[in-house]
Amino acid sequence: MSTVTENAALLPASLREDFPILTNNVLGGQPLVFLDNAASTQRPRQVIDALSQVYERDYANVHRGIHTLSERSTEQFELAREKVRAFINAEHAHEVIFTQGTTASINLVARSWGETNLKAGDEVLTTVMEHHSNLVPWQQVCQRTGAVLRHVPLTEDGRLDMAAFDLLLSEKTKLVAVVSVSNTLGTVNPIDEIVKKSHDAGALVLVDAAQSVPHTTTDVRHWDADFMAFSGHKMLGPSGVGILYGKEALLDEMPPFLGGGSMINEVRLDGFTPAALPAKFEAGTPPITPAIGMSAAIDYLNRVGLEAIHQHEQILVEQAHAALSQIDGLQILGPAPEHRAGLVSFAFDRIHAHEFAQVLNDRYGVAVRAGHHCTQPLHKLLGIAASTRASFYLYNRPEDVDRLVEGIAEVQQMFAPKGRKRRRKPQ
Ligand code: C6P
Repeated sequence: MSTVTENAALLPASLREDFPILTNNVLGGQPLVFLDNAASTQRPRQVIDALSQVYERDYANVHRGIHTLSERSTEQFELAREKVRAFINAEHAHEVIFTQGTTASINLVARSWGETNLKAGDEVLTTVMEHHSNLVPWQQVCQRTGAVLRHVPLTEDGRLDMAAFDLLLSEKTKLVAVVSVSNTLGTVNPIDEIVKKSHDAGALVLVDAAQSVPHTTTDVRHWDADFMAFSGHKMLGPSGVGILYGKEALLDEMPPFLGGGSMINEVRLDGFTPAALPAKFEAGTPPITPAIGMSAAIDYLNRVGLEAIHQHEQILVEQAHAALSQIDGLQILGPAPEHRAGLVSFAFDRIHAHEFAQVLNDRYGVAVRAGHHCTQPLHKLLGIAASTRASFYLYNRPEDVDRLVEGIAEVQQMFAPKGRKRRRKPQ
């Protein structure tokens, strides 16, 4: 059988030395194996140093002072915006809005674009595999406007049912809000096709790219997405910073979401005029240092190469998928490796996800996530309350996958030895 990764190569193991946290931690007597990257990644020394350097030499508020430090941090902050622009191949730097994260970016669009443009009878089309961040804001805006929220279902193997998508998409659809890679199933969605069909139907598209931008090359202009959201902390950068990309013409038309300093041109006692992009959507002091840290993270990712990172993760996920497929009673969520990105979630009918995560941590030093991963509707649909998720990044190694698999075998032996039926823990 041919594999996805026939010509792929692993990244050099020496790259791990850039990540102090990987060598500074021993869990349960074992070196840390960090497989919780879909929740948040670790930072290389280069990002930590960039952060220290700002705080030690260059920090001041941005766009406010004419003193040297303010000039320096403003320059670095705006350079970060340009780095993000190039990283996603946006046309203009002012189409890149700094927010707190993916959640804040999606809420910005829902509140600003949604409340202005949606009305009773309109439809927003999303999918059943969305993270709560791409569901709840649309539920809220639909409640306020009377628009209707619809959901694209899944195929048997955990991909988007594109035949159902075609049926659900209509002239009533004003926006399609879709995740590029599911944080639970690992499914890679056909964004090109979704954007093309949505545009043909007259709908805009927002892509929740939190789980794809860190792992593979992104070309937002090639996708032709109208809005795209992602987070710095999932791509080796600090927490507290995220990006909303929006097409200039759309952002220009949208009213500001938050009011306050920076987002104005002029304020009178009886009103204000908003600033031009991107300041219009960056009220208050922005995430200055996190943005500069994100810029250092982008430099790091570019040096390693996004295509090389993607291939590396494909090798690991294929290895994990093959090994987990051999385990009796273990249900892998989501599709075959050729349709998934570098993560794998699983459920076992006789053992709760928390038991896996606890033993993996305490006895194997393996950090995984257990729970619903902020995709409760998806878990409900799959008929499980929780799953365990291993998610990979550029510093993970095949040995990490071996350790995960060894740990899972021990958990099974402890909690559900063959031949002994165990009552399911109440959820
Ligand atoms: N998923 C996970 O463990 P924030 O928290 O705003 O940076 O990102 C939210 C978010 C939005 N969309 C997707 C697809 C995501 O995966 C996430 C974050 C983490 O899966 C934390 S719940």
